[in-house]
Amino acid sequence: MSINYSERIPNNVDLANDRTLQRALEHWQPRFLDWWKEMGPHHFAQNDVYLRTAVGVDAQGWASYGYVKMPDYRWGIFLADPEADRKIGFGDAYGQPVWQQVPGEFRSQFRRLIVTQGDTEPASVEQQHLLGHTCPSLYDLRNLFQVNVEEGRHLWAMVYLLHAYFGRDGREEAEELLARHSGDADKPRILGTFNEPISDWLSFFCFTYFTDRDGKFQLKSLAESSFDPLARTCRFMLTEEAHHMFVGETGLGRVVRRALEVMKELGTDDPAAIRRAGAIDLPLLQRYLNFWFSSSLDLFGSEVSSNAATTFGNGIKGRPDESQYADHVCTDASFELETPEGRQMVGLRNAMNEVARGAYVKDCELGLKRWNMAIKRAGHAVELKLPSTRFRRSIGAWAGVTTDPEGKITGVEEFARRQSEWLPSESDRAHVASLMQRVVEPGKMAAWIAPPDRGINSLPVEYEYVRLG
Ligand code: BYC
Repeated sequence: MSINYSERIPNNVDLANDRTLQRALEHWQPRFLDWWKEMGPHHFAQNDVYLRTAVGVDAQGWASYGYVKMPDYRWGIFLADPEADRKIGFGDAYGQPVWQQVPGEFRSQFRRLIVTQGDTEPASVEQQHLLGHTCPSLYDLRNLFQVNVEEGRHLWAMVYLLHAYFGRDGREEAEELLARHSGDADKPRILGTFNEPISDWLSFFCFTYFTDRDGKFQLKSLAESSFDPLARTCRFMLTEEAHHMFVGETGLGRVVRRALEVMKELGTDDPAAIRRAGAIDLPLLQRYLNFWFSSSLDLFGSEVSSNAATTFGNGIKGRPDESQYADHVCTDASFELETPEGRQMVGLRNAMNEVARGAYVKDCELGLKRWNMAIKRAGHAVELKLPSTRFRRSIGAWAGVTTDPEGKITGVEEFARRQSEWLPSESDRAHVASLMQRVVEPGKMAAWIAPPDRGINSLPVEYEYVRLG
């Protein structure tokens, strides 16, 4: 079904024919806009931004590009087209027709997952509230705003499901999604990483590389769901999500490229010299990678989880790319885990969080391979690495166990002593903060980041992506 833009809430769910739902969402809409004005990008409400907007839900040509003031962005409800005769792809009801309504007995489990997913979207916008003021280029400023408006739309996606399928509790949860705030002492966001401040662009690029990639894997798991409206909305969200990871991967790649240029110019890899030249040294980057990767690993939940077993068994949440597996029921299979107490066999259903985390780690490695190739080509022996999945964990079997980045258990004292080798130190953060000077002349880049290979939508890099005038 095509997207109807003539309505107050653009949608492809025939909202006009459900007046009660339409009224409820139109009631929530001004609250969302108030939240956006207060918690969204600070100060850029009046500027024209070259943004893409969804115009269809098919993979080819789904977006149109043009200048939009962010508060006028057409946030709406877009579900991927239904698949005819779709069948449940995993769990106890494998092979039966998918559900168009939420079965009563699974209602609270579905609600919990949809609320958790929904909570991350506005959280990330809040985390990035002030970043626009220190953008390294107009191109990057536009990308930040594109990510922000799409996270806002992803919130709409979950709020639609809450309103359409969960009655009064759903409407209450939708209000709460605007009431919790990232880092708030009394009402924080639900998952840990979404309460971490993102006060510099290096953190933003790490976040879009690592944390948005968690989004990709969680959305892939939910796109397998037997509840078809959830599966369809997540399928379309994944199309938008790809750009966010592109921002992270190319952003970090450009930081590496700039560091290599400066190393070549100066003929040294001495971090102090590179810092004096206004760039980011690779050991500092490694510590930021360690921080954001470990934080994002926690987002998959515990290695052994009865919640994960239940949601898999009930057909609520599958594995990312479920079709790659032969066994979709998984009642007899087991999974080997390494815990601080040694190797342990657990039922596969209980290990579904770990299965998803494993796929995520492989995906994270791809970018590092590319950056390492650039480093090698430039003639340096340094290699960027993902730390062990045991390192700095707060959730799961390794929570609170101090290890080094290789995963070797250390004493608490050794960890405290060597922390500044492994995680961003105060001086790292101060250096990064000192680099955060706003650059807004079209085509110009801050000294710590190389220009992108190309602009947006075939436009040149020096295009005026945000009109600040
Ligand atoms: N921090 O059995 P457990 C994205 C809670 S990112 C705090 O270990 P389970 C995006 C858990 O909720 C994707 N709490 O794991 C990216 C549970 O609490 P309750 C977001 C945590 O239940 C960038 C308890 O601990 N989407 O889209 O299987 C920008 C025991 O949990 C954490 C989703 O996550 C943590 N890190 O949960 C914008 C999908 N980890 O209920 C957007 C929805 C676990 O007992 N969520 N807990 O009070 C889920 O699928 C699951 O809830 C989890 C794993 C993946 C979080």
